[in-house]
Amino acid sequence: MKIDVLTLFPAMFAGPLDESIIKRAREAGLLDLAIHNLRDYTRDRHKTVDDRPFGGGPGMLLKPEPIFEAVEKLKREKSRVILLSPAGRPFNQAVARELAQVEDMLLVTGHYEGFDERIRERLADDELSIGDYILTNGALPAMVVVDAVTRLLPGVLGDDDSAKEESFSAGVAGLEYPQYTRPAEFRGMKVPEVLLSGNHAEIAKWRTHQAALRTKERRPDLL
Ligand code: 4FV
Repeated sequence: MKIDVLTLFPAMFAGPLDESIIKRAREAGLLDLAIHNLRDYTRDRHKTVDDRPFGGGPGMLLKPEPIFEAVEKLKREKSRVILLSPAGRPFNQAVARELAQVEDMLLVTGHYEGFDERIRERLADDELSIGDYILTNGALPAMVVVDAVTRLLPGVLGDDDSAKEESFSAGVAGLEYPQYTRPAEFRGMKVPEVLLSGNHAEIAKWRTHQAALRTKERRPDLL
């Protein structure tokens, strides 16, 4: 998969996407990630990317020219151009699975009070929000999308099974069941007997029941 990210903060991407699973996916050529600085697509010596909103109001907006220039330069035939903003459709595991099927994404991160509307109207194929809260800029949302999508790419996670049984995965409506590892007893806290029984039918029943209980308690909206 090829992912390009357009941002005013390229340095923010150094670190989170250079470790562990994402790093291995990039080294294995399963993910081709490129970070682009929006200021490189300005033409004035002040590298201006923002301006005041027509009609007044607080803050600044991202100007159309640099973003149009950048997207028209970076976009390929199959690129899906995705804006990151609080006005986007909710990003969740189902959307991550959908995007994992896409060959080529161009993520356009927001900043200031947001985008000039003509960017949304003319350039965006899609718009995503990672949650109903306001961040200082769209860099973290872009990293969240890159991380959630990359781990679903074939060959990225060790045994592909691990992406199957987890919370929000296809066919699993709800939260994951409680899990335990050694020691079987820790500070007087014992692992549920059924998990030590080796009786896989009983274990599966217990896990399904626990997952339903936890989902009902914490996220009835998922049921
Ligand atoms: C955001 C979100 C988000 C809003 C103002 C950047 C900030 C600034 N993006 N999901 N929530 N963006 O808060 O995607 O433009």
